[in-house]
Amino acid sequence: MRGPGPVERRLLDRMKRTPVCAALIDPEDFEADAAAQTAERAIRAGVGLILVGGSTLANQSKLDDVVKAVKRVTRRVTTSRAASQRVPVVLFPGNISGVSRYADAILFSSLLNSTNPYFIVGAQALGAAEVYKAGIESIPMGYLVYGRESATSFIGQVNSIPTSKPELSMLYALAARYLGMRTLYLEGGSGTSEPVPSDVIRAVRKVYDGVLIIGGGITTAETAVKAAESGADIVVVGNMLQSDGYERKLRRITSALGQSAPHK
Ligand code: 1GP
Repeated sequence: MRGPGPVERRLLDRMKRTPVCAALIDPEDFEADAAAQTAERAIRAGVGLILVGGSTLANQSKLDDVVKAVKRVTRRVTTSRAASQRVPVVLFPGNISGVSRYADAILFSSLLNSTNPYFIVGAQALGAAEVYKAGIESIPMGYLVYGRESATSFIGQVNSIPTSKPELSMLYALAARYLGMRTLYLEGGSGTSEPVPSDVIRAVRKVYDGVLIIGGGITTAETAVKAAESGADIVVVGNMLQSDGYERKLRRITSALGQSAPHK
């Protein structure tokens, strides 16, 4: 079993300085040109990672087009720097259609609190050959989804973990740790008004020493910093990238995270 590959190591290095802001681009919401433009603005605003994926993505060629367009941007925006300094473009798949050989890496995830084994290991087995053939770096990740209102929760047939009982999240985090998942994503649900609560993040951070990613409903510097101070290494911003004036808001988030202490 291999340890962290180059993209993961680059992220780990980056996290030693401060928590990282990641921009999530869902190919369902963006044509390739618009995705490239958004990625460029996000990188210029200070994000350290571009995630590409979504829970309802069915069109793999659209995913390829978006990833290729975003990759062109990362090469251009960071042209003066070595390839190892470029902002990585990493897949965040919701299903077997989420694999693209043009990406730098994939968050190879298991939806740990799904009630359907397909989302825990079935889709992973079906998609694994594509990842193998593509030869892209795989980053093992546990995925925990909170709430019942998001598309991810519905499609993933999630058994939502009560946020009033942080000890239950701790148990899943320990399971992810002992299963060797080097990354754990706590998902509040895209567009939610209730991001994953601080006490849940803190409880998980106590027992989980891998990379902790928090997403869902992060739209302000305050919510981003709250997640980071509670234990997030990476804070994901998705929906907000489609709102008016998002660059300004994103800059506020990245600069606030830039002043937060790292966990790594
Ligand atoms: C969704 O956690 C991500 O998978 C991002 O959520 O769209 O609410 O930022 P938002």
